[in-house]
Amino acid sequence: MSWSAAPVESDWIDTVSALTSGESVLLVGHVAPDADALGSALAVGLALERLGIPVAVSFGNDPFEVPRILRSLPGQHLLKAPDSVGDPRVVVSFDVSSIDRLGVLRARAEQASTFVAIDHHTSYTGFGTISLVDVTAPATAVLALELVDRLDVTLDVEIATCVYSGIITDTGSFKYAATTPATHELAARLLRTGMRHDLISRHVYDDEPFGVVRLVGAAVSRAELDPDAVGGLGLISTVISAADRAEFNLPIDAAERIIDVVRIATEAEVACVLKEEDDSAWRVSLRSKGQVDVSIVASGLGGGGHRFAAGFTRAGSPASLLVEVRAALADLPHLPE
Ligand SMILES: [Mn+2]
Repeated sequence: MSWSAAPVESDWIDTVSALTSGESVLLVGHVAPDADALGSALAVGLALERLGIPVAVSFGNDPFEVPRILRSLPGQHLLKAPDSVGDPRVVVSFDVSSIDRLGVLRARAEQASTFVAIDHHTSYTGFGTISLVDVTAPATAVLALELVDRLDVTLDVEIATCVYSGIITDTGSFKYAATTPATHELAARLLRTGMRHDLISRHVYDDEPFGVVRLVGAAVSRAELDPDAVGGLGLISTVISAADRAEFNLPIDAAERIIDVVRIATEAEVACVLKEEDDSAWRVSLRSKGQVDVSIVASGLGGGGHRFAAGFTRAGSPASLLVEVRAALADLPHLPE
């Protein structure tokens, strides 16, 4: 099942009135937030702060630790650990496609009087009292900026930095198919605030400890190509274990960029990276170049995501998980170019 309804005007109006009603507000990104989830929440958080509205920003990980590359986002002072967010009456989730992605904050969101889901995943499952979900948006940050505008807050460098970080993360710096003329126009508007896009790119992409270079090298050196997979379109896959990361003393987030290196192989339409978490579950990431919808595979295996970037987390051995992934990929219809 995939979400296709567009946001309706009355839901935007109801969201703005809930946020400005004087109730306490909690803004939440998904667990293990990326720049789209946290950048969106911080952008709206800063906007509400400008309006004098009490607001906290959080995500449902326990222990609560902001991923390293997101520590340079403006608005860090708004961040609160899940156990200190109180009992907010208004909760807004950003980039959260299924309710379990709220982690330990799920119960708090469900007991709020207004629970708004702002998202762009086709795998969005339909939770919340209000859904502002646009599956054509290249990033949740685009919807976050619309909310900032509707709150009548002037776009400034700090808010622009948060929004831009989300957009470049989810569009692969404007490379992916969901990027439109409107996306570039929006980026131009953000750049006009004077925000430093060069520094943001450096923080998001080019600011890793040396161990990450070695980790990527290890994963790349054992990549395997199966040209017959995906109905003959080809699959490249590799595995990174918790022991590999331990050698360089790196958290699982450090393995995120491996897939961007292995996916360059011309011979493979789909790239798959299996990353072992600290508790020995496997986080499996899938990328398609555009001829197959890998979110179908991810959803079928208990995860979700976008058509060309999706994933799931499962227990098992990497070999058996790869067998399941191959079987699911073999059944995918090929999309028109
Ligand atoms: Mn996103």
